[in-house]
Amino acid sequence: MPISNPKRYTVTAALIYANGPIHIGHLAGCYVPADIYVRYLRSSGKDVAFISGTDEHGVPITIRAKKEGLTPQQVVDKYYEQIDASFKALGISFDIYSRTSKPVHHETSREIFRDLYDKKVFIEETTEQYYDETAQQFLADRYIVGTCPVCANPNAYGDQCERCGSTLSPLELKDPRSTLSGAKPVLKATKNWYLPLDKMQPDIEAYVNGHSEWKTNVFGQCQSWLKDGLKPRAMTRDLDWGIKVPVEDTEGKVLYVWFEAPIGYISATKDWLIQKNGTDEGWKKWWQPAADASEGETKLVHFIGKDNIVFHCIIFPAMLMAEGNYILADNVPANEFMNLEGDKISTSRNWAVWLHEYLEELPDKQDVLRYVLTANAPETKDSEFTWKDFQTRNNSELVGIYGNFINRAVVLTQKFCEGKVPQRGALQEIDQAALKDLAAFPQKIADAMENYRFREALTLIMDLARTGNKYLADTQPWHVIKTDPERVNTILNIALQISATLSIVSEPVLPFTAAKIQEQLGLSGKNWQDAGHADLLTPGQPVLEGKLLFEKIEDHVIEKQIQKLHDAKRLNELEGKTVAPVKSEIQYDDFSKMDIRIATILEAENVPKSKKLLKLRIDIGSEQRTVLSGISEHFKAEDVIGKKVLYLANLAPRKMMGMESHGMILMAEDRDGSLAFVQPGKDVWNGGTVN
Ligand code: B3M
Ligand code: ZN
Repeated sequence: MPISNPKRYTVTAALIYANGPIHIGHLAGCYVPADIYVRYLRSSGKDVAFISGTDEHGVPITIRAKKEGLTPQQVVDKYYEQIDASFKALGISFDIYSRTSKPVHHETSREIFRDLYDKKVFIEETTEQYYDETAQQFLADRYIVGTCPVCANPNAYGDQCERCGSTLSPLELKDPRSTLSGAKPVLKATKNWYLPLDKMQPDIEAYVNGHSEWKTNVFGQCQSWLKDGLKPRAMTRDLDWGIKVPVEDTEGKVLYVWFEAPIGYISATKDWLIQKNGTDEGWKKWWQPAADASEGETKLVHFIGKDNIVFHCIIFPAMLMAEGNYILADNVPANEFMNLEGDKISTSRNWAVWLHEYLEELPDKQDVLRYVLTANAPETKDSEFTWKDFQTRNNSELVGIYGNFINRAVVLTQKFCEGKVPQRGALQEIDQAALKDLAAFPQKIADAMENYRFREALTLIMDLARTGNKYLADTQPWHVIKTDPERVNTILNIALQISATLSIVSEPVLPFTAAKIQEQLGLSGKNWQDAGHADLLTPGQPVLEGKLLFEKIEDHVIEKQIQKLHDAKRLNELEGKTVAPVKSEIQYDDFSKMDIRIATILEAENVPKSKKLLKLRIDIGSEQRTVLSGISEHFKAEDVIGKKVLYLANLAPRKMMGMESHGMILMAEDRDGSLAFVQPGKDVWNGGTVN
């Protein structure tokens, strides 16, 4: 059952692996919605701890280290700094952004493991596990890939198939291979500690079934795992990068990263208090039920992407239940995935919009990104980011609706009311209707926020801006000023009151913009409870002219971003391309049969109905010849005229597209398949031989 009246909120956002920068998929899936929720809660006067950090262990880190030629420690240091800085710059308002490499996390994880160990929760078992004899290492998780037994994806990881979302163990993979050496692994015995999820299934089922209010995608995924029947899962690994197992004689073993990473939320809470107060005292109220009911309940909410559902809804709660002293998540509002320009976002293929690059290339547009990612959030199904849509939403929604309304209210106040909030006079029906509408918005938006429907909240926020625009369009203060300045005072007072509320209710999504508006309006210390009121601004209060809140984004800005993605794609395609192997040996006689000469292209024209062929007239010194050359996808006819080329003169004539082609122009093919002319180093005469 969901908690109805929490006293405080512990809100977590996934501890991302510190093995690469943040991209828009991470933001849309987890961090932007989490930040909106937390900002809304704070504005509503709630006591919140907003917890996150980096996940610094596990195979993803060591694989990255190998790829970059760094130590795992260097990798996590590098990416922690970068991720932390880019989240801050986007206004993600964590109370703490911690790291799982901190001693407080090692201690907390080891304590919880040891507690479960002492309570005999784990099954200790020696089993045969895959081992790479070349690399002399056991192959856990992402060190091993193979064919997924569920969906036949040939590149499923040892712990999870990214295509169908199944959690796996290496032994379930078909045709397993080591990602370290590519070798086929052998089996070797090793001891590990397993969490008996099968035995715990009834308790887990009762917990999950008590939360039928969870989002359908989350609840549905949990049900399907439960239906398949949970299996024991190893909580230790034979690796050297990680947290040492707190049991004697376990050299070379560490805690499974998915055992300790979620505990990272708890240790990050302690870290927060230590940094704030010098001691972790008080951490328990965020994580454990209070001994005394008057302390009230804590609502724990995990924001994650859909690939992390099983770990947060089943495995972590199972661990906490076994420990016995902890509260369990009240909700796990996981999002689906956001795609990019028609393709799945992928770090390894560099198909992403990277946050640190966005912040550099589009400075002062944090709120535009937050807006677009929210308007298009993959809340119920996968969604898509395109730069065109980004531009349209900025230009027609943020500039055209939101910015336009605030700007008009402020500029008209400058113009007609000496830059001060005017006094309202007698209200007409249209004014009363506008104020009534205004009063109703905050609650509607709050309902959407409380239920993790941030897209809907944003639609309502924009509806409020539309209401403001319509009110100005209907009341036309720019005409009325000529006849009735008193009436204009009333109209602009109301338009400014709407602006004030708009700034409060949009602050969770657009914090930078809200701050600018509040500075212009002289609004401070107001929060959600005040929103909707007709007298947020006091008559006489100055209204400052400000810079435009949003600027139109021009085509060339967007085109540059699209080009950048295409360049990335091209580089990706090249990756893995190798030089063609040398053909089998020939003798000098074979070579000397070929008559290669210098020639000049005199004329060139397209061949009707052919995509590839250009018809060339060439001068080979002794005569002119016609050659059909398959280069028209690479060169325009007019651009090849006058070019010196290498020409194979004694190739037997052939018919192509009903025309005779005599000989062949020699071209070089580049790595990406593009062609280049091969030309003599000086202006050799036509007919000169190549030997
Ligand atoms: N590090 C997976 C990821 O970065 C994992 C999340 C842990 S949350 C406790 O996508
Ligand atoms: Zn699969």
